[in-house]
Amino acid sequence: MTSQLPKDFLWGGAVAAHQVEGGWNEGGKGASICDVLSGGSHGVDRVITGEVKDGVYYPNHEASDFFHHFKGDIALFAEMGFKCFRTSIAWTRIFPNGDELEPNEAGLKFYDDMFDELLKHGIEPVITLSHFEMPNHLVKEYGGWANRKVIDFFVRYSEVVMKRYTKKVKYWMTFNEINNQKNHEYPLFGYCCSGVVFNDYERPEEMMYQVVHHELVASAKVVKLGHEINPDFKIGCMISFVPLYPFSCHPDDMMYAQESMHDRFLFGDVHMRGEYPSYALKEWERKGYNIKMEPEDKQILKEGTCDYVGFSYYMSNAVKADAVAAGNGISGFAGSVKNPHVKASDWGWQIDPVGLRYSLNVLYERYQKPLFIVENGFGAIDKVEANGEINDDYRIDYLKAHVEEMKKAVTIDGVDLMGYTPWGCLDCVSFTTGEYRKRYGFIHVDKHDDGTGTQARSRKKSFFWYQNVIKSNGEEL
Ligand code: BGP
Repeated sequence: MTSQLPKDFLWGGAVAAHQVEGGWNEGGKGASICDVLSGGSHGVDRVITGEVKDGVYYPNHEASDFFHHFKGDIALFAEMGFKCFRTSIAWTRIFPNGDELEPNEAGLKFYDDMFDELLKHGIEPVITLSHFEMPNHLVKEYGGWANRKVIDFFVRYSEVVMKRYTKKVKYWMTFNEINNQKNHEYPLFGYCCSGVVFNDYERPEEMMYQVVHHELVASAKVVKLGHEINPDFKIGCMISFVPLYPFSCHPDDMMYAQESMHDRFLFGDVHMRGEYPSYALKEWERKGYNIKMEPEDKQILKEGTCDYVGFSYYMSNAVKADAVAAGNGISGFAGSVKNPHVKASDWGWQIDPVGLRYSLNVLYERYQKPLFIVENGFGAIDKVEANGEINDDYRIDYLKAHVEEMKKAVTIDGVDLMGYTPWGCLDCVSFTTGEYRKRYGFIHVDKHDDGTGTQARSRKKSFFWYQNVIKSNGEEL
């Protein structure tokens, strides 16, 4: 199939500061909430320790040591032909506690150097302002995003970095996977997005909506401010997109799947349309929720709609109306059941490339704004051969199939797609498990779950595959 991807298509890769940088207390950096999350390898859950405790292993403290290796790593991205690189700014490098009046110059300088290095190689930075790592101080002293004051701290931080990097960064996103807070089965998401453990409250879901409201207001303020700072900025939202298919064509399954998708759409709807959708307002009314809002919030949301939809896509799920009573299913989505038509990764994530084309269509039809696939990828255990090679054909197969479907969405369905940045282009700490053995990278990092490893980098087979994909603008898969 001939590729007709746009010539300026943003091929690249994605990571987040806390999963790659390390240097957790260097350059004046404060502790973020990821710095107080223990490792959770091999089926053991990560634990929120609240503060750094002796004798506990914190995988994010050293991570892939990108803090010291970024020049070499960026040279490898350039060798692959990256047009862009998605990472986040660690809020705690800029405001170590989050509530200071003046930023930390050493932290600002670190990102100046990193962006200069990217631009030197012709790589556009794509920056997430909040990727699961607010300052721990704001959690301990203010209660995280449950407290409306945090909006101002976030806006101050965003203003500082948007002004400082106005000439270096054009593409921004506000909150990573903001909608995953809806998934109560994974308290980790709620905690890392907001610093709040919803289940500690009498009405966890109501608290989640309250927290998210503060984040949505903060996001809208930052979008508006960003456009004032530089009208050329493109500022997106970032949602986790897992299409939920009806398990059967039974009308009840059909209806249930549609209702379940509200959880996926809700926050994107506010980001893109500037108001809460009717199904959310009705839900709050039905459940007796009282989400506190200020009179000006409506207008703030309206004035701060995003320019594009950034989203992650890893898998689809199937849901069944009569499976809801059995509790949350295979992936934390109520009523989810195994889809017999697709395979799954070692971590049970169902592999469905067609679901990516489906998602692109659904999102484009809904918002009619450019889309950006800012995460997609295959977490797997890689084997380093005796000669040093890593033959990750399974990763190539996964990515190839997804890129094929992505191309169909653009060339056949006419979706306006800005770019594609596979997740974990450089091996990094897995967010959900805290493991190193769950790897996504084109670049291998010699680092292991017991904390050992030399941090040496090496090119996997997928590195060369992706290099050619970019070179041919997606023609040669
Ligand atoms: C998304 C997050 C990323 C990332 C990815 C893969 O939810 O935005 O931070 O880690 O998922 O997940 P994991 O690392 O748990 O395999």
